[in-house]
Amino acid sequence: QDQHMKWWREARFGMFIHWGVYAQLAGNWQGHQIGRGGEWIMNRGKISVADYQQVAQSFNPVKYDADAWVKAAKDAGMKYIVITAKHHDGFAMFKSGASKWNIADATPYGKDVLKPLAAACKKYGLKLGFYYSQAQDWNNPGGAAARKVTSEGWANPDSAKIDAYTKDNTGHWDPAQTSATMGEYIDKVAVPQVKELLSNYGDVAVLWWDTPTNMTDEFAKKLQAVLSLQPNIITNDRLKRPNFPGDYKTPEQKIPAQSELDGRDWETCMTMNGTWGYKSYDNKWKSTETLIRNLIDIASKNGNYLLNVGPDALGQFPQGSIEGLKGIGQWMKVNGEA
Ligand code: FUL
Repeated sequence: QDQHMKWWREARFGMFIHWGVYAQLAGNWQGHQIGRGGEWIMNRGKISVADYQQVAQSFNPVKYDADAWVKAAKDAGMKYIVITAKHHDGFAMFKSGASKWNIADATPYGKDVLKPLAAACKKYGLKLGFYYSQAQDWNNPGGAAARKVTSEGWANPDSAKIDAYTKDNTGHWDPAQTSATMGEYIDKVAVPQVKELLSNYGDVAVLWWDTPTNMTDEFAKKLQAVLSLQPNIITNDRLKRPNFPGDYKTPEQKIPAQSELDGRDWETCMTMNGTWGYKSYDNKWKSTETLIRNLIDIASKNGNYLLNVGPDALGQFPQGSIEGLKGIGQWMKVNGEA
Protein backbone atom coordinates (compact mmCIF):
# COMPACT_ATOMS: atom_id res chain seq x y z
CA GLN A 1 0.00 0.00 0.00
CA ASP A 2 3.10 2.13 0.24
CA GLN A 3 3.97 1.80 -3.42
CA HIS A 4 2.83 5.32 -4.28
CA MET A 5 5.35 6.74 -1.76
CA LYS A 6 8.35 5.13 -3.42
CA TRP A 7 9.53 8.02 -5.61
CA TRP A 8 8.89 10.51 -2.83
CA ARG A 9 10.98 8.58 -0.30
CA GLU A 10 13.83 8.38 -2.76
CA ALA A 11 13.55 12.03 -3.78
CA ARG A 12 14.90 13.67 -0.60
CA PHE A 13 15.05 17.12 -2.12
CA GLY A 14 12.40 19.32 -3.74
CA MET A 15 11.71 22.94 -4.60
CA PHE A 16 8.86 24.89 -3.05
CA ILE A 17 7.76 27.92 -5.07
CA HIS A 18 5.69 30.69 -3.50
CA TRP A 19 4.54 32.95 -6.28
CA GLY A 20 1.50 35.17 -6.63
CA VAL A 21 0.23 38.75 -6.82
CA TYR A 22 1.97 39.49 -3.50
CA ALA A 23 5.28 39.40 -5.39
CA GLN A 24 4.19 42.66 -7.01
CA LEU A 25 4.02 44.34 -3.59
CA ALA A 26 7.30 42.70 -2.55
CA GLY A 27 6.59 43.33 1.15
CA ASN A 28 5.72 47.03 0.74
CA TRP A 29 2.36 48.71 1.25
CA GLN A 30 1.78 52.46 1.15
CA GLY A 31 5.39 53.19 1.94
CA HIS A 32 5.59 50.72 4.84
CA GLN A 33 7.48 47.49 5.11
CA ILE A 34 4.94 44.92 6.30
CA GLY A 35 6.25 42.29 8.73
CA ARG A 36 6.57 38.53 8.29
CA GLY A 37 6.09 36.53 5.10
CA GLY A 38 5.56 38.52 1.92
CA GLU A 39 2.69 36.20 0.93
CA TRP A 40 0.74 37.32 4.03
CA ILE A 41 0.87 41.02 3.15
CA MET A 42 -2.84 41.38 2.42
CA ASN A 43 -3.75 40.00 5.85
CA ARG A 44 -0.95 41.67 7.82
CA GLY A 45 -1.54 45.00 6.13
CA LYS A 46 -5.34 44.58 6.27
CA ILE A 47 -5.50 45.55 2.62
CA SER A 48 -9.04 45.74 1.28
CA VAL A 49 -10.23 43.35 -1.41
CA ALA A 50 -10.66 46.23 -3.86
CA ASP A 51 -7.15 47.59 -3.24
CA TYR A 52 -5.54 44.17 -3.44
CA GLN A 53 -7.33 43.25 -6.65
CA GLN A 54 -6.04 46.48 -8.14
CA VAL A 55 -2.51 45.16 -7.67
CA ALA A 56 -3.19 42.31 -10.09
CA GLN A 57 -3.74 44.87 -12.83
CA SER A 58 -0.02 45.52 -12.92
CA PHE A 59 1.13 41.92 -12.37
CA ASN A 60 2.85 41.05 -15.62
CA PRO A 61 5.64 38.45 -15.19
CA VAL A 62 7.06 38.77 -18.70
CA LYS A 63 10.41 37.28 -17.64
CA TYR A 64 8.81 34.04 -16.48
CA ASP A 65 10.67 31.09 -18.01
CA ALA A 66 9.40 27.75 -16.72
CA ASP A 67 12.16 25.89 -18.49
CA ALA A 68 14.86 27.89 -16.67
CA TRP A 69 13.14 27.37 -13.30
CA VAL A 70 12.91 23.62 -13.67
CA LYS A 71 16.47 23.41 -14.97
CA ALA A 72 17.69 25.36 -11.93
CA ALA A 73 15.88 22.89 -9.67
CA LYS A 74 17.26 19.89 -11.52
CA ASP A 75 20.81 21.26 -11.51
CA ALA A 76 20.56 21.65 -7.74
CA GLY A 77 19.67 17.97 -7.42
CA MET A 78 15.98 18.50 -6.73
CA LYS A 79 13.55 15.79 -7.80
CA TYR A 80 10.21 17.55 -7.47
CA ILE A 81 8.56 20.96 -7.40
CA VAL A 82 5.59 22.15 -5.38
CA ILE A 83 4.18 25.50 -6.51
CA THR A 84 1.50 27.69 -4.94
CA ALA A 85 -1.41 27.18 -7.35
CA LYS A 86 -3.42 29.32 -4.91
CA HIS A 87 -2.14 30.82 -1.68
CA HIS A 88 -4.22 32.42 1.10
CA ASP A 89 -4.89 35.51 -1.00
CA GLY A 90 -7.07 33.27 -3.15
CA PHE A 91 -5.33 34.23 -6.36
CA ALA A 92 -5.24 31.30 -8.79
CA MET A 93 -2.04 31.07 -10.81
CA PHE A 94 -4.03 29.16 -13.43
CA LYS A 95 -6.97 29.74 -15.72
CA SER A 96 -10.03 28.94 -13.65
CA GLY A 97 -13.69 28.69 -14.51
CA ALA A 98 -14.57 28.84 -10.82
CA SER A 99 -13.29 32.34 -10.08
CA LYS A 100 -12.21 35.29 -12.19
CA TRP A 101 -9.59 36.03 -9.53
CA ASN A 102 -6.94 34.21 -11.52
CA ILE A 103 -3.83 35.09 -13.49
CA ALA A 104 -5.40 34.50 -16.89
CA ASP A 105 -8.44 36.70 -16.27
CA ALA A 106 -7.25 39.36 -13.79
CA THR A 107 -3.82 40.41 -15.04
CA PRO A 108 -2.30 41.95 -18.18
CA TYR A 109 -0.17 38.79 -18.46
CA GLY A 110 -3.36 36.91 -19.27
CA LYS A 111 -1.93 33.38 -19.22
CA ASP A 112 -1.86 30.30 -17.04
CA VAL A 113 1.66 29.83 -15.56
CA LEU A 114 1.16 26.24 -14.41
CA LYS A 115 0.83 24.82 -17.93
CA PRO A 116 4.40 25.70 -19.00
CA LEU A 117 5.70 24.54 -15.61
CA ALA A 118 4.01 21.16 -16.07
CA ALA A 119 5.54 20.87 -19.55
CA ALA A 120 9.03 21.75 -18.29
CA CYS A 121 8.78 19.28 -15.40
CA LYS A 122 7.87 16.58 -17.88
CA LYS A 123 10.80 17.54 -20.09
CA TYR A 124 13.37 17.40 -17.28
CA GLY A 125 11.83 14.44 -15.46
CA LEU A 126 10.81 16.23 -12.26
CA LYS A 127 7.57 15.53 -10.44
CA LEU A 128 5.11 18.40 -10.09
CA GLY A 129 2.94 19.15 -7.08
CA PHE A 130 0.43 21.86 -6.30
CA TYR A 131 0.09 23.82 -3.07
CA TYR A 132 -3.57 24.80 -2.62
CA SER A 133 -4.87 26.92 0.26
CA GLN A 134 -8.16 25.10 0.73
CA ALA A 135 -9.58 27.02 3.69
CA GLN A 136 -8.05 30.45 3.84
CA ASP A 137 -9.03 32.63 0.91
CA TRP A 138 -9.09 36.37 1.47
CA ASN A 139 -10.60 37.31 -1.89
CA ASN A 140 -13.16 34.72 -2.89
CA PRO A 141 -16.16 35.36 -0.60
CA GLY A 142 -16.69 32.76 2.10
CA GLY A 143 -13.04 31.79 2.34
CA ALA A 144 -11.55 31.75 5.81
CA ALA A 145 -9.08 34.24 7.25
CA ALA A 146 -6.78 33.40 10.12
CA ARG A 147 -7.01 36.09 12.75
CA LYS A 148 -3.77 38.00 12.79
CA VAL A 149 -4.95 41.33 14.11
CA THR A 150 -1.60 42.98 14.59
CA SER A 151 -0.19 44.49 11.46
CA GLU A 152 3.42 44.62 12.51
CA GLY A 153 5.47 47.56 11.44
CA TRP A 154 2.80 49.98 10.37
CA ALA A 155 -0.51 51.57 11.34
CA ASN A 156 -3.33 51.03 8.91
CA PRO A 157 -5.29 54.28 8.62
CA ASP A 158 -8.51 52.22 8.70
CA SER A 159 -7.56 50.26 11.79
CA ALA A 160 -10.51 51.44 13.92
CA LYS A 161 -12.93 50.27 11.26
CA ILE A 162 -11.02 47.02 10.83
CA ASP A 163 -10.93 46.31 14.58
CA ALA A 164 -14.69 46.80 14.78
CA TYR A 165 -15.20 44.42 11.90
CA THR A 166 -12.78 41.72 13.00
CA LYS A 167 -14.16 41.57 16.54
CA ASP A 168 -17.15 39.32 15.89
CA ASN A 169 -15.92 36.97 13.24
CA THR A 170 -13.08 34.73 12.22
CA GLY A 171 -10.56 37.33 11.22
CA HIS A 172 -11.95 39.03 8.14
CA TRP A 173 -11.21 42.72 7.82
CA ASP A 174 -13.28 43.59 4.77
CA PRO A 175 -17.06 42.98 4.55
CA ALA A 176 -16.52 41.96 0.91
CA GLN A 177 -14.99 38.72 2.18
CA THR A 178 -18.11 37.53 3.96
CA SER A 179 -20.84 37.77 1.33
CA ALA A 180 -20.89 33.96 1.08
CA THR A 181 -20.68 31.12 3.60
CA MET A 182 -17.63 28.92 3.86
CA GLY A 183 -19.73 26.00 2.60
CA GLU A 184 -20.54 27.97 -0.54
CA TYR A 185 -16.88 28.82 -0.99
CA ILE A 186 -15.89 25.15 -0.65
CA ASP A 187 -18.53 24.01 -3.17
CA LYS A 188 -18.15 26.81 -5.70
CA VAL A 189 -14.46 27.64 -5.54
CA ALA A 190 -12.24 25.17 -3.67
CA VAL A 191 -13.67 21.88 -4.94
CA PRO A 192 -14.00 23.03 -8.58
CA GLN A 193 -10.49 24.52 -8.57
CA VAL A 194 -8.88 21.39 -7.16
CA LYS A 195 -10.75 19.47 -9.87
CA GLU A 196 -9.24 21.81 -12.46
CA LEU A 197 -5.76 21.34 -11.02
CA LEU A 198 -6.05 17.58 -11.04
CA SER A 199 -7.56 17.42 -14.55
CA ASN A 200 -5.73 19.94 -16.71
CA TYR A 201 -2.01 19.51 -16.00
CA GLY A 202 -1.23 15.86 -16.62
CA ASP A 203 0.27 13.90 -13.74
CA VAL A 204 0.09 15.72 -10.43
CA ALA A 205 2.40 14.10 -7.89
CA VAL A 206 1.55 16.04 -4.72
CA LEU A 207 -1.35 18.04 -3.32
CA TRP A 208 0.04 20.30 -0.58
CA TRP A 209 -2.87 21.59 1.53
CA ASP A 210 -2.30 24.43 3.97
CA THR A 211 -3.75 26.05 7.12
CA PRO A 212 -7.07 24.31 7.88
CA THR A 213 -8.67 27.46 9.37
CA ASN A 214 -12.36 26.69 10.14
CA MET A 215 -12.26 23.47 8.14
CA THR A 216 -14.83 20.83 9.02
CA ASP A 217 -14.59 17.10 8.37
CA GLU A 218 -17.43 17.54 5.88
CA PHE A 219 -15.48 20.11 3.86
CA ALA A 220 -12.35 17.97 4.06
CA LYS A 221 -14.20 14.92 2.76
CA LYS A 222 -15.40 16.84 -0.28
CA LEU A 223 -11.87 17.92 -1.11
CA GLN A 224 -10.37 14.53 -0.42
CA ALA A 225 -12.84 12.91 -2.80
CA VAL A 226 -11.42 14.97 -5.67
CA LEU A 227 -8.02 13.34 -5.19
CA SER A 228 -9.36 10.21 -6.91
CA LEU A 229 -8.73 12.07 -10.19
CA GLN A 230 -5.01 11.33 -9.63
CA PRO A 231 -4.81 7.81 -8.19
CA ASN A 232 -1.09 8.01 -7.31
CA ILE A 233 -1.18 11.44 -5.70
CA ILE A 234 0.54 12.04 -2.36
CA THR A 235 -0.85 14.54 0.14
CA ASN A 236 0.46 16.27 3.23
CA ASP A 237 -1.12 16.51 6.68
CA ARG A 238 -2.65 19.98 6.48
CA LEU A 239 -6.12 19.30 5.04
CA LYS A 240 -7.89 19.06 8.40
CA ARG A 241 -6.71 17.84 11.77
CA PRO A 242 -6.87 15.24 13.23
CA ASN A 243 -8.91 12.98 10.95
CA PHE A 244 -7.03 13.59 7.70
CA PRO A 245 -3.38 12.75 8.39
CA GLY A 246 -2.41 12.46 4.71
CA ASP A 247 0.76 10.68 3.67
CA TYR A 248 3.36 12.75 5.46
CA LYS A 249 4.05 15.34 8.14
CA THR A 250 5.23 18.87 7.40
CA PRO A 251 7.56 20.42 9.97
CA GLU A 252 7.96 24.07 8.98
CA GLN A 253 11.25 25.98 9.20
CA LYS A 254 12.73 23.31 11.46
CA ILE A 255 14.40 19.94 11.32
CA PRO A 256 13.04 17.47 13.85
CA ALA A 257 15.41 15.82 16.29
CA GLN A 258 15.77 12.06 15.93
CA SER A 259 13.76 11.63 19.14
CA GLU A 260 10.79 13.49 17.66
CA LEU A 261 10.40 11.10 14.73
CA ASP A 262 7.58 8.58 15.00
CA GLY A 263 7.97 6.49 11.88
CA ARG A 264 5.69 8.62 9.73
CA ASP A 265 7.09 10.10 6.54
CA TRP A 266 8.03 13.76 6.85
CA GLU A 267 9.17 16.74 4.83
CA THR A 268 10.73 19.88 6.23
CA CYS A 269 9.80 22.98 4.27
CA MET A 270 12.12 25.94 4.67
CA THR A 271 12.89 29.36 3.25
CA MET A 272 16.33 30.32 1.88
CA ASN A 273 15.97 33.81 3.38
CA GLY A 274 13.24 34.89 5.83
CA THR A 275 10.14 34.88 3.62
CA TRP A 276 8.17 32.49 1.43
CA GLY A 277 6.76 35.11 -0.95
CA TYR A 278 9.15 37.64 -2.52
CA LYS A 279 10.20 40.69 -0.46
CA SER A 280 12.45 43.27 -2.05
CA TYR A 281 14.37 43.92 1.16
CA ASP A 282 14.88 40.45 2.64
CA ASN A 283 18.54 39.69 2.13
CA LYS A 284 19.05 37.26 5.00
CA TRP A 285 20.20 34.42 2.80
CA LYS A 286 21.29 31.17 4.38
CA SER A 287 24.79 30.22 3.35
CA THR A 288 25.32 27.37 0.91
CA GLU A 289 27.03 25.52 3.73
CA THR A 290 23.94 25.81 5.92
CA LEU A 291 21.68 24.62 3.11
CA ILE A 292 23.87 21.59 2.45
CA ARG A 293 24.15 20.76 6.16
CA ASN A 294 20.35 20.92 6.41
CA LEU A 295 19.93 18.60 3.45
CA ILE A 296 22.38 16.09 4.92
CA ASP A 297 20.75 16.27 8.35
CA ILE A 298 17.29 15.72 6.86
CA ALA A 299 18.33 12.95 4.46
CA SER A 300 20.17 11.13 7.26
CA LYS A 301 16.89 11.04 9.21
CA ASN A 302 14.92 9.79 6.21
CA GLY A 303 13.09 13.05 5.62
CA ASN A 304 12.67 15.27 2.58
CA TYR A 305 13.83 18.87 2.22
CA LEU A 306 11.42 21.20 0.42
CA LEU A 307 13.44 24.35 -0.11
CA ASN A 308 11.60 27.50 -1.08
CA VAL A 309 12.13 30.06 -3.80
CA GLY A 310 10.00 33.22 -3.94
CA PRO A 311 10.20 34.59 -7.50
CA ASP A 312 9.71 38.32 -8.07
CA ALA A 313 6.86 39.99 -9.92
CA LEU A 314 8.62 39.69 -13.27
CA GLY A 315 9.00 35.96 -12.79
CA GLN A 316 12.67 35.85 -11.85
CA PHE A 317 14.33 33.93 -9.03
CA PRO A 318 16.03 36.32 -6.57
CA GLN A 319 19.82 36.40 -6.95
CA GLY A 320 20.33 34.94 -3.47
CA SER A 321 18.27 31.88 -4.41
CA ILE A 322 20.09 31.40 -7.68
CA GLU A 323 23.42 31.42 -5.87
CA GLY A 324 22.26 29.04 -3.15
CA LEU A 325 20.89 26.59 -5.71
CA LYS A 326 24.12 26.73 -7.70
CA GLY A 327 26.18 26.10 -4.59
CA ILE A 328 24.13 23.05 -3.67
CA GLY A 329 24.36 21.83 -7.27
CA GLN A 330 28.16 21.99 -7.22
CA TRP A 331 28.29 20.01 -4.01
CA MET A 332 25.77 17.49 -5.39
CA LYS A 333 27.87 16.88 -8.46
CA VAL A 334 30.67 15.65 -6.26
CA ASN A 335 28.75 14.05 -3.41
CA GLY A 336 25.20 13.31 -4.50
CA GLU A 337 23.89 10.27 -6.28
CA ALA A 338 23.35 10.59 -10.00
C1 FUL B 1 2.27 28.43 6.19
C2 FUL B 1 1.63 29.52 5.36
O1 FUL B 1 0.77 30.32 6.12
C3 FUL B 1 2.81 30.28 4.83
O2 FUL B 1 2.44 31.42 4.14
C4 FUL B 1 3.61 29.33 3.94
O3 FUL B 1 2.84 28.97 2.82
C5 FUL B 1 4.01 28.06 4.71
C6 FUL B 1 4.68 27.03 3.88
O4 FUL B 1 2.88 27.50 5.30
O5 FUL B 1 1.50 27.83 7.08
